[in-house]
Amino acid sequence: MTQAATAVAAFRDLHGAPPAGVWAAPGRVNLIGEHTDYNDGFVLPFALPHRIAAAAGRRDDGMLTVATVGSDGKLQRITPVAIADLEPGGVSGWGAYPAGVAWALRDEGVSGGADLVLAGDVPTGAGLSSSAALECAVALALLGLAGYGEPDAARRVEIARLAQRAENDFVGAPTGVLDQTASMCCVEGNVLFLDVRSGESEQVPFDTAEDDLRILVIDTRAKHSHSESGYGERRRGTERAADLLGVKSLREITPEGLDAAMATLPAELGPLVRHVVTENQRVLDVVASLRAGRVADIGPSLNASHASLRDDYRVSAVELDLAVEAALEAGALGARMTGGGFGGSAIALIRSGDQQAVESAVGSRYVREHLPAPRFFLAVPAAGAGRV
Ligand code: GAF
Repeated sequence: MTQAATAVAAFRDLHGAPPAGVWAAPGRVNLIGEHTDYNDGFVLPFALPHRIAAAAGRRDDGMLTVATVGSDGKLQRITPVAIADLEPGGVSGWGAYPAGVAWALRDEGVSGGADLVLAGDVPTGAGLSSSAALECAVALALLGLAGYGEPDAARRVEIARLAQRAENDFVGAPTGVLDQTASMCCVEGNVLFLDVRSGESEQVPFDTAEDDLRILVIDTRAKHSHSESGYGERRRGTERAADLLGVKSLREITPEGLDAAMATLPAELGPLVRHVVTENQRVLDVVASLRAGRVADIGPSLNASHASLRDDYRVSAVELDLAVEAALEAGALGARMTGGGFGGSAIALIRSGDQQAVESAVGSRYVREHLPAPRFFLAVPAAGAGRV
């Protein structure tokens, strides 16, 4: 059964009637451009086929009810809340994400009550953006119930910003706009090249199969959490560095100006700045290779990105480093952690014939290190969020 069908069946069971509609939003892989979004830099994500579906029905009492179907088929429900009363801090746990979206939409005048039933297959805590998928599915569902049609490209960007606001100001996770933009704006078969500073974006075709290559996702199963991890600390570090350098964001620092900038900064901030500046350049290099149809050439940039995230930005984890190392030893052309880090997933660019070898090399390394078995899947760029 698809996620949408699961959500519809559970909605009928719970509410005794079919939903008014179903909306779904995907998780993402970020090919490259990590921890650059909140520094006004470049990112290059693509949407996964994995998504969260929201079956939704209108209520006329201004209440929001949310239930989610677990992988075991069991329903979990949040305590119903009055949308008019929603305030940051008022809802905790996973319910804060849908409630936060309802809160952010209320400021836009969208405040009708709703019953939502969610079902999804985006792995949670795996750095594949299950939170943004949930936020974007809920945003589209509430907008759909309020009578808004399919959003155009500009409106999608606004919805992504709104979902980010829910996550920052209601949930309390200080994340950038990468994940929500990926979920809302990605197009099947493409990576999304986004310049966060200008808001300009370009869909860049990304078909690894043409070269008999694949992107293998390695979910290390080491859980991460943005609100509790060092994510906020890194973000504050880069903002402090920008202040000290007298620039609005680290995007203003060019690769040519990097040494001079680092020389004026306290020792702990220099490496953070170096990561951001070099990572922005790596995104540009990868985009240039993809535009030229040379997918196999991006491997070294993926490797350099991982080393920079591990050594300069210090957001990797032993599980991620082992996965990257083992994948490269088994023949991957490039590999890196993807997402915020501190656990979560890595990606590897592999020849399709090497899939078994790479998976078993990573698996054996985990056995040797007494780590739980990682999960693997091949990722192809899928469509962004929409009505099902
Ligand atoms: C997480 C955040 F949500 C994104 O905004 C981004 O900063 C990413 O980590 C790191 O690139 O996914």
